[in-house]
Amino acid sequence: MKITLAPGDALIIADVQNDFLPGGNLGVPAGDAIIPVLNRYIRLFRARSLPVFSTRDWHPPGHCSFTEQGGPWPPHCIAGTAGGAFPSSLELPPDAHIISKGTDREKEAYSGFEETDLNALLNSSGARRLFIGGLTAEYCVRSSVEDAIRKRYAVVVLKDAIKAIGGNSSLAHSLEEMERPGAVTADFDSLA
Ligand code: VGL
Ligand code: ZN
Repeated sequence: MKITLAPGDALIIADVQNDFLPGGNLGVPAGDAIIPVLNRYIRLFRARSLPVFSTRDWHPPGHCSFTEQGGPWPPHCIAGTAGGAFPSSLELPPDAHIISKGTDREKEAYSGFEETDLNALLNSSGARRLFIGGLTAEYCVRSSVEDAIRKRYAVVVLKDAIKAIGGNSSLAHSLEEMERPGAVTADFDSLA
């Protein structure tokens, strides 16, 4: 099915940060493979004058999700470090809206909506339908999609621009979990 981009559409890139790429502290298998695809989406949305948002996991040292604090993850995406930075190959436009999450030492935050300005920023840009790609399919992408649906956005998951920490079977499961509450999926060639 073709999806025609229109005013009210916005692109959201979830947590494409060095620590989530192969070689990073919490590397996602083939996570780097989505970067050129995301760059194509960025160019398309820019060409249609549609806004681009990028979330980032932005933890303080000693965040509660880190193993040394009893959490599930190795230390990753510490604010201001190279691991937290966006890869230079990701062509974020200069006017992209950057949303930092997980900044409270005591709170895990997978969704880009959790204690951030994302919803307000989307509202002020007139966004009603969100096209979401990035990392990781099971956590940031899935939680952000679920929150967006709860907040009554239409949601399109960019299935050629997401990767899962748990690999392909985990990716397939995550897609099902996002479709259940009403997300639709698309890839680059289905956009017009
Ligand atoms: C995430 C694992 C740990 C994510 C964040 O943003 O998807 N995953 N922290
Ligand atoms: Zn994290």
